[in-house]
Amino acid sequence: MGLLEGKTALVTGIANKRSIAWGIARAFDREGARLILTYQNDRLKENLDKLVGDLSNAPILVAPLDVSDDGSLTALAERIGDVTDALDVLVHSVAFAKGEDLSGRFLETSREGYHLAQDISAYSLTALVRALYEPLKNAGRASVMAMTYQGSIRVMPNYNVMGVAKAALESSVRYLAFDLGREGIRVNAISAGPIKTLAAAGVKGISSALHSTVERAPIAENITTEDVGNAAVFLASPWSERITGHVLYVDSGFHIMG
Ligand code: 0WD
Repeated sequence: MGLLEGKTALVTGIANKRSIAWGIARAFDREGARLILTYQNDRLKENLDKLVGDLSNAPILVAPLDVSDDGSLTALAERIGDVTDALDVLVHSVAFAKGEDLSGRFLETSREGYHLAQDISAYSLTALVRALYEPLKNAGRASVMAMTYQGSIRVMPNYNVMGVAKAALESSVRYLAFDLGREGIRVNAISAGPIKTLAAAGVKGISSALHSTVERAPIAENITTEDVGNAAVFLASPWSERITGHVLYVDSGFHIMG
């Protein structure tokens, strides 16, 4: 029997087969979860339609979601309400910043670029939890998780405005964990090491980050979306029932190095 048998899980942020969210969706599928998947736009829906054929169980819902649009969040909550009263697991795997804000000096960040990165990469977690509060509460012991990167606490050249957004995201995880603990809802983050995805390709210097993991991390190997998927299964399962407000590093141990 799978670890997530009988659980309904929403996974956001699948852009293509390299997406971390897709690694998580596959791991959840393997463990018997009922999946709800979202796509950002019609182009990405085509990718997702092809990918879902590889799952052992068809998703119970595939729906659009633009986290920067309150109407889209409300529409998603309604669509979810049509298929289930309770949401056991919510995965936030969404981030965006302008290309020009992901290279050079952080000092050059515009007000608009700063707000955009914060809105889509950090506030969206709170917006999503707000929109899905009722089904999360109904689940009794729901687990929410967000994807982060250690550029939140250390300076990673070029990560810039996204590092600041990830700091806000991790702090949001702690405040939401406090707010929702009494309702049985846990909120955690997974801090993944670098993985070559579409989003990562937008950050100048991803190749050197991948190289550094192999050179300097205790486990001299880069991590895969499957590694993140397995950690997400743990956070979604009853085996992590008293863990909340935590940032779990899945980075071959890179973060302990000086
Ligand atoms: O090295 C990496 N790849 C790491 C990624 C290391 C540590 C953390 N992360 C984080 C990212 O910051 C992000 O939070 O993991 C999460 C997932 O990122 P990913 O899997 O690396 O990237 P990708 O496959 O591109 O998925 C992110 C997706 C978007 O894709 P693109 O690249 O087309 O922007 O986030 C989605 C979109 O599908 N997204 C949105 N979804 C809904 N509404 C929005 C939006 N407004 N904007 C972006």
